[in-house]
Amino acid sequence: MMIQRSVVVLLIVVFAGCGPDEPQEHAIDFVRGDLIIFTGTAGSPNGAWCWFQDERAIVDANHPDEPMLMFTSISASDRDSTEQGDLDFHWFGLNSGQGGAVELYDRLGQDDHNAAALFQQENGQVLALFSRHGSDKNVYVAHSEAHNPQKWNDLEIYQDEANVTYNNLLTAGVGKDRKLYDFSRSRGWNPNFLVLDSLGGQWQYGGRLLSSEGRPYLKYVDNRDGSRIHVVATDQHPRNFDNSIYHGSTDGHSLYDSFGSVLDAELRDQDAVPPSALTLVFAGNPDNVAWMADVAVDEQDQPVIAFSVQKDGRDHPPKLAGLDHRFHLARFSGDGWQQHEIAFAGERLYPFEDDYTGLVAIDPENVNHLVISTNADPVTGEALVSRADQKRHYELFEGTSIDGGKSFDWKAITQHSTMDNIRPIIPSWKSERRVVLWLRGSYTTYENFDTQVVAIIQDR
Ligand SMILES: [Ca+2]
Ligand SMILES: [Ca+2]
Ligand SMILES: [Ca+2]
Repeated sequence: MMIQRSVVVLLIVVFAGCGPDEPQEHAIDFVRGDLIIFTGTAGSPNGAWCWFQDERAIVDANHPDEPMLMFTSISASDRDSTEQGDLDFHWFGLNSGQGGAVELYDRLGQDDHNAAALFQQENGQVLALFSRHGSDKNVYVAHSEAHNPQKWNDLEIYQDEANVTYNNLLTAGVGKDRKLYDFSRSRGWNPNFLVLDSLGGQWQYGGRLLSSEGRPYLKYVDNRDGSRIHVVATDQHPRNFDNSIYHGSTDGHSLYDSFGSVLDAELRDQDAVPPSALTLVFAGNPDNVAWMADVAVDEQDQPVIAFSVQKDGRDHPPKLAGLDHRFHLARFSGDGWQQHEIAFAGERLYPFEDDYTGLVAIDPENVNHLVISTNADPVTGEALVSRADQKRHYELFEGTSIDGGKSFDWKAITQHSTMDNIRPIIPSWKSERRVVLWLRGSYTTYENFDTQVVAIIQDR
């Protein structure tokens, strides 16, 4: 099904009408920086991603020509059936501005949950693993040629016992024991994992991470040497449960709490602990329903979690709540967890998904720097009404903390927009520059959206 045809296009750079020295924050559709638009082409008319598959965007810093940004997105179209739900892989040279896209899967399904997780192996090949939104048992595995995102091998398919969604690629283990893992939701609607035994080997079922009667949500991040995977979990879907946030870690064999105590010594069997056995980071209740947005590790390899908290859900059935979210940041010191409310997050993206916020990106190279998407003023909570169209839009703000994440100073990245700006990502890239990617346009549901994938490149 893979289409090898690739199109190299010169990416459109829209100058926002102001230099970095003279930001004009009152201008219509203000963007702090030069806006790069990756989509909007005939073969990739738009794009979106969900936030439970990572890494969604990576940088090949060892590319022989220049650092190469890569990500996937799902396209949507009301009219052109051939563009409904393609999985598009994009690349972009971070020095030249030259980029392009290939279709990794034609019409995989118009659902932003179908975006891929990416991992670059030491030999330069990029692995892309993806699944549909729990509608079948297939995990699709694609790999590129070394440092060549234009050339992809034929798809392989790993077939699970249960329907699969949300792939996450991470490493754990030391020395010869270090392996690549794919954590997904599969058996029992619970987090399970596959393991790739060696480079070029086959994916095999690895075990069950957690066990819950509901469907817990998880995000993962590996520590800097790739030996241990941090696991951040909720109890269930926030529509069904007043979620808390929990943390633990795994070396691929056992599950530990935040302090290193063993919770499940053997992950290969089907006996697993519930999310609530992990270390409590934030206690949910009917007035504080949590959902994680992003996770990272700080310079000491300690976990950092950004999450949203819904304040207005008590006694409200779905569609009637989610008008007041807050963003929180939690950090682990070694002695325990500290968490603080850091910004007003505004409203849900749309009714029924009352806990969909604009989300948060933690800079993986500096956890004191965040990008948030909100349709409320981050400090006052006042509705952000655009001067452009007198409507409320989600705008991006970047924040810097000088008190270890207790509070942030916010500065607009977008302002007075004529569209929404949501779901930022800051890919890992050890550089003097920072890439901020996001979705810009109209996001109606996870199956219907007309958002462009855009970015700015900043000096750190
Ligand atoms: Ca296409
Ligand atoms: Ca297509
Ligand atoms: Ca077990």
